Parts: sequence; C-alpha cells; structure tokens
Amino acid sequence: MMTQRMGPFRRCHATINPKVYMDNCIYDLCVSDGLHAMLCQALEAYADSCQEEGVTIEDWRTSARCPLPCPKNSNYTTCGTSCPTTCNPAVMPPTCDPKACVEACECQEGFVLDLNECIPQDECGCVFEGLLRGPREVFWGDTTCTKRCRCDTELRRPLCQRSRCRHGEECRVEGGIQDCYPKSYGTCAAVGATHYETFDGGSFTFQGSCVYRLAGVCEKSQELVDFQVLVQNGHEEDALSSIALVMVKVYGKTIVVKRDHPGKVMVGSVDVSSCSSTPLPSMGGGQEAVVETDFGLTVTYDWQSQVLVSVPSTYSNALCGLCGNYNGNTEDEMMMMVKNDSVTSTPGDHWKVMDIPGCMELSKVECPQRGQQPEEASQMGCGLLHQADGPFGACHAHVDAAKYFQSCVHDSCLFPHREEVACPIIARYAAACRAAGVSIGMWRTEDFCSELGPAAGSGLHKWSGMSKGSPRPWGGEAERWESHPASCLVPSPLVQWPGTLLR
Ligand SMILES: [Ca+2]
Repeated sequence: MMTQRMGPFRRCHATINPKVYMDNCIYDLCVSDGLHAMLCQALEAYADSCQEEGVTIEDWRTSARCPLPCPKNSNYTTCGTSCPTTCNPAVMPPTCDPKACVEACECQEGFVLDLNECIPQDECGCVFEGLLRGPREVFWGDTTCTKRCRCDTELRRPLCQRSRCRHGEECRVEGGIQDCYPKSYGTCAAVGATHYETFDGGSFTFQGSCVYRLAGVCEKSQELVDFQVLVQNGHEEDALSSIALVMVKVYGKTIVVKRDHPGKVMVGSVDVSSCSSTPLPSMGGGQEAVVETDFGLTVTYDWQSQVLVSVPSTYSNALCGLCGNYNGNTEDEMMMMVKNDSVTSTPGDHWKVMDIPGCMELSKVECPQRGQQPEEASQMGCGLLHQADGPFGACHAHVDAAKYFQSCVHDSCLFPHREEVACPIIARYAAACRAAGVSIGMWRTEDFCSELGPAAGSGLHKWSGMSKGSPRPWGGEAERWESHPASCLVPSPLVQWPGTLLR
C-alpha cells in the first residue's frame, strides 16, 4: 500500500521515499509472525512522516483495516484540524497550525475537546483569574464578597455583577470556601410543658396544649427561606404534659416528629429516619431527632420534652413566635404578643395556629400550693441543682442555677406525681454548664432521670435532606433543587435518591 502508485500515499512518494518504511514493515511483520498491529504501526509511521512534511494522504486505515480508536462523541478523519475547538480557546497547543491537515479524531457537532475527551459544549467550565470554574458555577470574584460571578456555558466565560452578603452575614473562608456565613446563630428552647427560652435569651412560662408557632418567618423577604416550627404539648387527664409533637414546615414539606413515635421522623407518610445507615456520633448521649436545612435552620427534639431551634443571624428581626423576634432585645418578646385591642392577650392567643379537640390554655401559670413546694420539690430532684457538693457544684459560679431551680420547682408543683418533669430542666442546666465549658458530674442514675427514656435504642437520627439551591436573588441556583450531603437516605417516591430533587 505504501508504494502503490494509485494508493493513498501516492502524493507522498516524491517527498519521502517509502522504501525504508517498506523494508522496516516487511522485517517487523516477519519477526512478529505477521501480526496485523505491526502492519498498522508501520503504515502509521509513514503516514505521520508524510503529514509532518505537509503532504495530504488519503484514507489508508479503512482498506488496511487499521481503525484509529476514537473516543466517544468523535469521528476519525484523515484530514482534520490540528487546532480543535476546546473548552478553553485561549489555551492552544503551541504547535497548532490552523492550515495543517492531520489525521485525527474530530469531535462531533456540538461537542468540544476537553482533556482528550469530547464533551457537550455546555459542559465546559470557565477560567477565572487562572482558576478553572465548573459550568454554571456561582462563585465570588473577589475576597470581600462584593462581586458575584457565574460561569456562563454559552459564552464560556464568567459573568460578574455587584453583590454583597446578607444582613447578619459576613464574608469569610470556611473549610477552604470563601462565602457569606452567618455571624452567629440564635437558639431557642421549649423545655418540659411550660418553659420557653427565646432567641434573645428571655424566658417565660406558658402552658397550652393546642398547636403553637414556636418560630417562623414573619418578615418575609426574598433573601430568606420561609419556614415554620410548630409545637404541641400533650395533655393527659386534664393536665398538661411535655411536648408531644414538633412540626417543621419548609420548602412546601411538613416534617413531623412525635413523642408517641420515638425514633421516627415523618415526611408525609414516609418515615425518613428508618433509612439512616450510618449511626452518627451521639451528642451528649441523648437520643434526638435532628432536622437540618441547607440555610442553617436546625431543629432538635429528644422525643420527650425538649425542642431546640437554631437559626443563623440572617433571620434576626425577621422571626416571630414563642421564640421571640430575635432582634437582640429581651424586653420586647412579650410586647410583640400584645395585640392593639387586647392587653391581656396571652402567648397562646397570639401564636396558636391550630385547635386540637380538647386542647386548652391556662392563662396564669400558678402553683396551687406554693410555699410548701420547694422542699418537696427538692426531694424530688430539683435540689440537685443547688447542692454545692453535688454534680453541678462546679458550675454555680459560671451559670446561675436559680432560674433553672425555679423552673424545676414550678413544674414539680404543677405535676406533683411525676418525678420525671424535673429531668429536662436539669438536663437543660447541664447543657448550659457544658456550653460554658464546665465539666459536670454524673447526675442521672438508673432510678432518677435514667438515660433510657421512651426513645431507648433509637439512636440519634439526623436528617438533612431538606435543601434547595442558594436562595440568593442572583444566579439561577434558586430554581434548582439540590441534594444535601445527608446521612440518611430519603426513600422515593417523595425524594429520589441518589438524586437531586425534593419537588
Ligand atoms: Ca426581642
């Protein structure tokens, strides 16, 4: 084929004598026992030499049965360009000659070369200040978070516009990623049947067994993802009992955790906790349901008596509910609840969202037999908080125990025959001590506030499936649902997994 006068190499004969290549070919085939690959190699060597000299050769691979293996989405051609379209046209090989004709695998229509692969053009990234950015990637174009950029796949370059961090956020690097992060987080707690600690640090007692808004967005804004956390206390024989139900409403979904169903976290009729495959490190030994969202809301419920809501500082002054408005001022928590026409309104009047048959509210929380109670309550366990030589002794100088003791006595008085009402309040003080960096002694025993409550064995369930693209007004991300790294697999049909939707 090399020497054929009418063959594919005929134009090359005058430039490069095929004889040497022919002799080498015969020798190679001879020693390799006629291996076909040797023939292809020899023909390719001659073809390459011809093309290097600028001679156009014709297709020899078909008749010699030496196909050039081409990667996916590309076709073989004897005369292709040495300057193929790539994702990044600015970076061309220095040898590229636009007029040269080379044997090549050319990307099909709509595909471009990227690292020896032909990929769809719209999957190309962008180069920004020497760094490669993924297609449609949204990133900060400066170190102070004032320029937001997006890699445009059609233009194959980033488009930037002025932006800034939201109220309550600051620009910093976390885990190697520069972004706007909340300056701080606010935490609110509902403990036992009657105690509430607001985001601003206020506390009050309120008893009602209807469904109430614990926290939720009241000052709606495009920049904040709307959510609501609702709670309901249980009631048994005309008496209140601790939190029986926690509901988180976000992204059009309602997540329900019930005391009567320890270990379960329901989204509609689907229990999403049962899919937890890897047990999470237990936090403080408790058994808790943790609902986390991508915008920083965390709701924790121990299936017994304590609900914690944590929100990033972006939500300051935008919330309302029993947890308060999170504006940094403790004084106005109750004022928000006072309606213009009624000075005597109660938290229940204001934040009740649903009546449950038989649900009730006690406007005044008073212990009927105040006076003789503290002593009795001390015997029932509250005294543990005060004992100088008790498990909390080391904490007294750091966190005032008086507030917790009062709450404890209060609840012990309200529920005189239920020793366990003291447990969540003591646990709350224990948590406050730990948060202040004080190590406390063992206070739970087998007979008193035993760790093994109704949720025994259920472990800690963390479900962080609720997530959506960045709510920033800039960029197309808000339209796209994203899965979030989740320790729990969310079963279909509600959510496809592994997948990207929660529609
Ligand atoms: Ca406030």
